[in-house]
Amino acid sequence: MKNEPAALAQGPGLRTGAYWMPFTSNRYLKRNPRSRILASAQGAYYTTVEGRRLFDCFSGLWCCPLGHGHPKIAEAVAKQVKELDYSPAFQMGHPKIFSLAERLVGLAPQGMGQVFFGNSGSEAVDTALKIAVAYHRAKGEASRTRLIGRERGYHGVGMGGISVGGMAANRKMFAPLILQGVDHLPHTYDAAQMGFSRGQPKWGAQLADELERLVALHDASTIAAVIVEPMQGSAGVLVPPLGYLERLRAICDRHGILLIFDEVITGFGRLGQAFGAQRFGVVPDMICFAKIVTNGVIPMGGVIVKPAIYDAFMTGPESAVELFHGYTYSGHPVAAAAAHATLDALAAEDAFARARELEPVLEQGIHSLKGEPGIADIRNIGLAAAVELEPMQGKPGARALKVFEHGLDNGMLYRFTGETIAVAPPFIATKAEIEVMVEKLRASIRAAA
Ligand code: PXG
Repeated sequence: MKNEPAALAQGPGLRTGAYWMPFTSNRYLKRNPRSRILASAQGAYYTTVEGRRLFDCFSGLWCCPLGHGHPKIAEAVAKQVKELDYSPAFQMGHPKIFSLAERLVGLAPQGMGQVFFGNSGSEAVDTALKIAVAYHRAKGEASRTRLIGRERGYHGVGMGGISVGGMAANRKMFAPLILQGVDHLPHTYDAAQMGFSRGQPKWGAQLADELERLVALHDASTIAAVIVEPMQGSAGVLVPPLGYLERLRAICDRHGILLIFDEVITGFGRLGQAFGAQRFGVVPDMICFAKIVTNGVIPMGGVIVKPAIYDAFMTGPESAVELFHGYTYSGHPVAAAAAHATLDALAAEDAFARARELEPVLEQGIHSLKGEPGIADIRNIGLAAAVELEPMQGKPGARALKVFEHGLDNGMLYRFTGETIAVAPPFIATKAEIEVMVEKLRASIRAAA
């Protein structure tokens, strides 16, 4: 059949033609599916359809730090499906979503007040951008419409998210759909100044002053919000320079601009604290979250806002809808149950402390790779690290793909994009597992040289 590039050797009848895979080299994978089709998962390990065990070096896609098949989360989900499988999201509610909102506010830095729910990071981001523009309008500043993102930022794939995002590949194909009135701060990465930094680079706080230039160019009265990831995850673990986020906060305050932290990756312990906001000691006006909130078991995302933002909408007739926004599955009861169980488990297992404990193990290990062949840079913070490889002449991405495939052959599931190998191990990993992961990565980097 024309659209049937490959049937897997294993699992007779698994035909790959009909599934259009996201952010995937479809033709390559379907021709080389070996070790890429997962059958089951338990704890920190996946098992492929061939029966090969893979250590989950990236916690799924940043989202499963408590490990797979967590009994408490599985139990909560199963129970919820039987008890209340769906509850209309509009004009109705259910107890678990109210209590979840309260718990999330409790985990967030002081000064946050309400939570708006969606189902993904992309929805969280588009929601936050819409709230920002609508907030200023509600306050009588309808001219504040401009949004400011950052080069190399990733804010999901919604129309708003790709507009404030800063990855050319995610934008260029859709250029006519990119929002007008969006500017970008420069990214904060400079290999010469911060190569092989451990944790936050010392250089680069002044890059936040570019926001002042945008204010000078457009006038503050036209700017609604700035959105940044406290740590840029998808771009390959770009860590904010010391003092940078503080400076962004100060400039936003000076000019009445909302500061949005996209914490889809950094939320719920990846940096050893509930949110990056706490790790870096900077409180934004809104926090986007997703991923770890349910340990990846059921999709959920959302935005945590300051009470002043919520209150700005609470005007007009009491019986009127205040915000014309929401999703069929906003605050889904099964996701809410998964989130409660996840937050319970994060607390019971002291997971943020565990992440802090493992951080130096990962830092030490990953930086020990310096000097291996073909390494351009190594960066880390929290339980996240990236090794940037030197591109092979005329073959962009080939080295990372080789490392990735060698990893699969040796029981390691890394994340590779472009020239970068990223790891974000589960919080439940042992020190020994992290050390093994690093040594196997060393072997794969050598094999790819
Ligand atoms: N914001 C941020 C900061 C993200 O990292 C999203 C929004 C979008 O979330 P959804 O749930 O719509 O995918 C993300 C997603 C990687 C990788 O390899 C990163 C993400 C997703 C998949 C892979 O770093 N981030």
